[in-house]
Amino acid sequence: MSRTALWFRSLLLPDGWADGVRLVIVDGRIETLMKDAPAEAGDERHQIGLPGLPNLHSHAFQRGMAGLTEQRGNTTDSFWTWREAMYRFVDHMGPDEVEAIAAQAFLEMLESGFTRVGEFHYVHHDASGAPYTNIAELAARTAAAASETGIALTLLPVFYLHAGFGGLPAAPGQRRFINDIDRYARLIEAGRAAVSSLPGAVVGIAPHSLRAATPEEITTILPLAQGGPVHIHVAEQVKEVEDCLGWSGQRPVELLLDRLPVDERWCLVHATHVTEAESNGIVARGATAGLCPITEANLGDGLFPAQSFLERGGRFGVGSDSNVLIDAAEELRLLEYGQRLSLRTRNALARPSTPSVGRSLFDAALAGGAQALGVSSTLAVGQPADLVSLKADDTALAHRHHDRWLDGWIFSGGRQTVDCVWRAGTKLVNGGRHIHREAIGKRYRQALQKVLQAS
Ligand code: NGQ
Ligand code: ZN
Repeated sequence: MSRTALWFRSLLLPDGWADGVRLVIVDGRIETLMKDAPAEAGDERHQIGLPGLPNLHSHAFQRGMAGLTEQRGNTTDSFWTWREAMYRFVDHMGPDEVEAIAAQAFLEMLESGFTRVGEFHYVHHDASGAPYTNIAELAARTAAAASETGIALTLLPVFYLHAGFGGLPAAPGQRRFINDIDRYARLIEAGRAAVSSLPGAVVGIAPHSLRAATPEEITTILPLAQGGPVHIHVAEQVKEVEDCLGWSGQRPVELLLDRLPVDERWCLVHATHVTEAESNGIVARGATAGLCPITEANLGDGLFPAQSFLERGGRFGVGSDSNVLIDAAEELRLLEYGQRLSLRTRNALARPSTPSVGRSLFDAALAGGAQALGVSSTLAVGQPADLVSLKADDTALAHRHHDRWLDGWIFSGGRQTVDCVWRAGTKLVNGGRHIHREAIGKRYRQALQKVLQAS
């Protein structure tokens, strides 16, 4: 049995900020939670505590190509030319590289304040497109990276079968992603085995997109989720909307809502290009919008109408997606700034009852992210102790209090403002640095050298 006691001068609890909070954590879970309590001898003391944020959408391997696609090419650069570069990067990763790159990405997520990742995992097979002996080899490598770094994992093995709407045959660059329905069922089963020793792991399913999976195929694979999360990329690019209209006469979100049983278990990743009716539909079903503001900006996707979606009660979480830059605070900041720039307003995403934009964004991304990843986000007795402390001496937080700490962290601080991070009571980040930062960073550099030399 492991037992630790933490004391926070202030901690953000489900019903708001509390001062003098003493947590006793036994085997990773909160056993007692006392407010207005003095610190006791032996308690580890911190100033400002928050629940850890979920990162609802990641392709960990893409961390390895961060910054390498920022050069203008011969053709007009777009999401689609970026995707070609990404496919070339994929060609040169073996299992060791997949694991090493994922570990680096997960480490940086933890350092920025994320304590769980939804890994939308679609590179399944070897470089020739043949399954590994263990069909879930790369899922197992992802689980190993989660285990080494300590981040909680919601594994979302991806179903991918086609190159475009209407069941087009897959392209050669997609050969490592492809499974028919039967093999996907085996992949899910092997994926469950791969995460079985990882505490708190969740498995869901992820039809890649309406480009890569037909509505009929999605209907067939749905039971494999066994009540767990269902994630799908949708309506990210204008071309995608046009192609979907051309094929079906419906827009992607419209088609999804019309043809599939979208509900609270579903996470619609991006959902960038939605009409008011589609946005209302997502709200009515209780699904989450999986917003990835840094990646969506990097790839030139467009802007999700977040303000009107939230006003109508929409739920969202944030994801680091391509991992071009990993920073929980910056995802929230950019989400707000996109709305300010397009609507020419300020404080666009504050809840009516909560003037603080930082607090509004944080609460919403915490609840929506947890829903999308199939877990509870509540810091309460019986729940895992997933916690973040901020550096009270960071100038971004100077002479601020409670919600203004969140505003300070999100709008004028960032990753450097994070002090310590605990997942299930284990302290993984101390003074802003992950406990295995050196070793994981070294292995990451070696892995990248190998991948980049080959490409
Ligand atoms: C992905 N990423 O699967 O990594 C996608 C690109 C696609 C984003 N959509 C590939 N951000 O959508 O076809
Ligand atoms: Zn994605």
